Amino acid sequence: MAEATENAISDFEQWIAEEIRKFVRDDPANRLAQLDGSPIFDTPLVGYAAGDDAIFTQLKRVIGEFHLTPAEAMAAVAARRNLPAPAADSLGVVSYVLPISARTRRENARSKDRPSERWAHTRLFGEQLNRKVQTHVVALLEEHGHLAVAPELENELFRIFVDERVGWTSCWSQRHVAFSAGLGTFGLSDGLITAVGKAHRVGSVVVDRRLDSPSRPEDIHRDCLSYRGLGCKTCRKRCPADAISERGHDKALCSKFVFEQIRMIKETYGIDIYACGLCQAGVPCEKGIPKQATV
Ligand code: B12
Ligand code: SF4
Ligand code: SF4
Repeated sequence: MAEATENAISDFEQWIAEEIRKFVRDDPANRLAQLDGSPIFDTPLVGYAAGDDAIFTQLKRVIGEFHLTPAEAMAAVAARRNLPAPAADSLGVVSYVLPISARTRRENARSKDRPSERWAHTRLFGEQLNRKVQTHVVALLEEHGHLAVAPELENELFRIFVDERVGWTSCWSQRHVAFSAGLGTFGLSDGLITAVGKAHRVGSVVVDRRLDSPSRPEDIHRDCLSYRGLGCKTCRKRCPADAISERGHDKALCSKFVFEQIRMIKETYGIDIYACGLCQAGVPCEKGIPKQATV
């Protein structure tokens, strides 16, 4: 039972992870309802970080001063409720990865110049589920007496924009948060390579309960074959926009291509969304940590 487990600090993480997994397994929104009704995502990975982990101030240097710390995100919510802002060392971050189903990955892997239908549906309806998971986790934590916030769902807090220095960005980068929670490292394409690969979506929630950070790799590109000198160029070859080179990912070229897909997706698949993700399927890091440069 949640109440019982919540009293024991060591069980808190397990409780939240189980709730996330259960929600993703059972919620009807985790279905490709307009296609074959199959699940959008497989069983999530869940990780945790301490609210006062130095990585969050480091991210202000790497990304920009605008990137929120867990304490800043929580302070905004506390202020709205006329509550004192909790101290950083009393906070924790729950981050999770939603692995994209094998069928969708295979379909996008077969595609060479455009996102497949299942991938586009995953972008639209899978992100709706992702938002629902975050709303559910916040509500659940609040039911148990916590203050909690999903920064990406906070309209007055969250923004996506083009920064002068780092280009396309947001003030709460889910991949950087997941990296902080030990869930993965970055690939040449910018995708986060996790134990379930790179074809996934990510979400997170900040809670007023201290959680511990895991040990993290020093090397942010540890699991990418290209950075490991193992000669992988698969995501480069797969990218129809030439947005990936040995120097990494060109977000301007990528975003141009990704947004250009809106018309094709509307006319061909009948939904209003952008997508691509060809660099996340049909690659050796698609569904796990890659060992060699073949799919
Ligand atoms: C803006 C945005 C975009 C932009 C820019 C992407 C980008 N690289 O930031 C554009 C439009 C190009 C884009 C495209 C896509 N996106 Co998008 N996007 C976002 C969004 C809204 C914000 C991203 C952000 O804040 N970036 C911050 C910038 C600074 O990140 P960055 O430049 O990659 O950071 C690099 C440096 O910081 C560097 N670095 C340098 N020094 C250091 C030091 C340390 C310590 C660390 C940690 C890092 C670091 O590491 C990074 C990697 O090189 C997120 C949702 C979210 N809230 O996070 C989704 C998100 C990143 N997108 C996602 C997806 C799936 C896509 C697409 C596949 C489209 C689709 N759904 O079909 C493509 C894939 C592009 C790609 N190759 O990764 C997923 C990615 C999941 C994954 N598997 O990795 C996210 C997380 C959405 C989600 N909720 O799941 N996206
Ligand atoms: S396809 Fe190869 S080069 Fe690209 S991110 Fe994956 S492992 Fe790295
Ligand atoms: S999302 Fe598409 S355009 Fe962007 S880097 Fe990946 S393959 Fe290239």
